[in-house]
Amino acid sequence: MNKLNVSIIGVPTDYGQTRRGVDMGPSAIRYAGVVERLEAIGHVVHDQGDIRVSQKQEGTIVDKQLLNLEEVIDVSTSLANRVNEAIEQKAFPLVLGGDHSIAIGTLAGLGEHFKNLGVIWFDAHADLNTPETTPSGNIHGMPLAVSIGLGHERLVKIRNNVPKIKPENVIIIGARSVDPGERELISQQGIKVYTMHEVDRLGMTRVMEDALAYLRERDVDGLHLSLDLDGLDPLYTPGVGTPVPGGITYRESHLAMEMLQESGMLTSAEFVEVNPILDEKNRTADVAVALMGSLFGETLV
Ligand code: 4U7
Ligand code: MN
Ligand code: MN
Ligand code: MN
Repeated sequence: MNKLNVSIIGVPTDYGQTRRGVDMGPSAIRYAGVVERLEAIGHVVHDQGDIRVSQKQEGTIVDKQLLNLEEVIDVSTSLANRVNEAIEQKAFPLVLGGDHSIAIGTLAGLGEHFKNLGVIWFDAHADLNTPETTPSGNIHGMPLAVSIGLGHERLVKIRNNVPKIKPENVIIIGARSVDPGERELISQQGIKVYTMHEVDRLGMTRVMEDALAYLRERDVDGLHLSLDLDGLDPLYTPGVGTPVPGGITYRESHLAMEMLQESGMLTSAEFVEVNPILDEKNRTADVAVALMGSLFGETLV
């Protein structure tokens, strides 16, 4: 196992959606023992603490298609800077959410260094809405669209004016709630999706083998894992804001993490949507940390 310099960045924000509590995700994940877990494997871990998330600004224009836009821009910009710094210091960025809108910032920071980044998007949802297609106005349903260059221009242009990732380098795994506008984008943009149907049919081993082979063939220069805890079945991760039944099992998700570790391709990761207020005894954060154990190379024997 390759020893890493892991840089943990907490992002205590809930501005990407409307259920309170997901801003406490980083605390819950630290409480579940993330630092100790990665150190026990042999990695050098630097917990950089949380980025500063300001109180809601009063008097900003309310856009129903882009709720908390100013706040999301603010958080994404700071996070992009922090991720960029971590990469410059040759560290492995491990970002802890917060809701999934934070991926806008993570990918903006990564995009500057990786010109052909692969992305595995582990999620019940596709997160490919735009202000035109969103059924909710919640920006946590838009980060993948923003990162391929579609959406509000101030979100798309965080850090620089170019799209952060190529749609052909994205693989969504675990999807089972996809909106009409998202469906259209998936086929139009050539985004690869393993829905729950494919996970059932092929099994997680085949799904991950195919996904990794596809990204190798595309000659990616890095691989980012964006893991939304609602990708798992809510039986295992009840503490999420938008649970959808029929998800990935505990073991299947561990297998996926183990195969990512084995690939040796991973260069950054983020774990999002842990909401301790909606959780049962911090189970969801415990699962997040257990998955990180597998992702970072924990072995039993
Ligand atoms: B998450 C939704 F309509 N698609 O856009 C939307 F179903 O980061 C849900 O994956 C988005 O948790 C879920 O609001 C965003 C909805
Ligand atoms: Mn989701
Ligand atoms: Mn998501
Ligand atoms: Mn959610």
